Amino acid sequence: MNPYRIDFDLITGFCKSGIVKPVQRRVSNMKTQFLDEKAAQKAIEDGDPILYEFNTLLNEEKHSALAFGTTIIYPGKIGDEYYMTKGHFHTVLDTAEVYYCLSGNGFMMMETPEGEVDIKELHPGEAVYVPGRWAHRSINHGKEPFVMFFVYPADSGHDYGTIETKGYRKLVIEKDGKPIVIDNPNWK
Ligand code: PAN
Ligand code: ZN
Repeated sequence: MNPYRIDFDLITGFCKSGIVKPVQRRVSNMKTQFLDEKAAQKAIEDGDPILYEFNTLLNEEKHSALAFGTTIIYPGKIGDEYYMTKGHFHTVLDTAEVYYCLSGNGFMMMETPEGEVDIKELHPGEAVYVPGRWAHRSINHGKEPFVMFFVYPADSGHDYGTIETKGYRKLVIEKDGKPIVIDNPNWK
């Protein structure tokens, strides 16, 4: 392909020129992944809010190319659990990803198939390197949208099924006004 240029806002993460339209994910798109399924059902009935949006600013989808874009996770909770992304492994498991926090703050929750777990908090100006083999989910425990820029090998692919079926080993919920990490009682 030819060299390519695109704009995105460093605070909101959106493409101001409108060339790229965001993908939106609502509670109904990941209802079974929340700990409090009744709260998730109620949120759906009360208007099914958007949990997060992401902009794939480029995906050349060939080996040796890069895909990049922005993710915006809104502030909020389902029950005691913060708004979060679905999370996934890459289909080509051993492919890495970099996330750079533009605004807001939150966590990157990561785990390997072998059961190692790591969680990194991100503030504006901080980056996290997600090595190959690590599933990744972004969680907004702040009061503002949590906005990140990401880049990964374009042929990584997204395996959502493993997380949908098994869940994450750990969850982040709010207790006494603060985020805490707990074991997921529904993990299979
Ligand atoms: C990101 C994610 C994006 C949305 O581009 O796809 O943050 O999260 P889910 O894909 O889990 O819904 C990425 O990690 N790409 O590989
Ligand atoms: Zn990824």
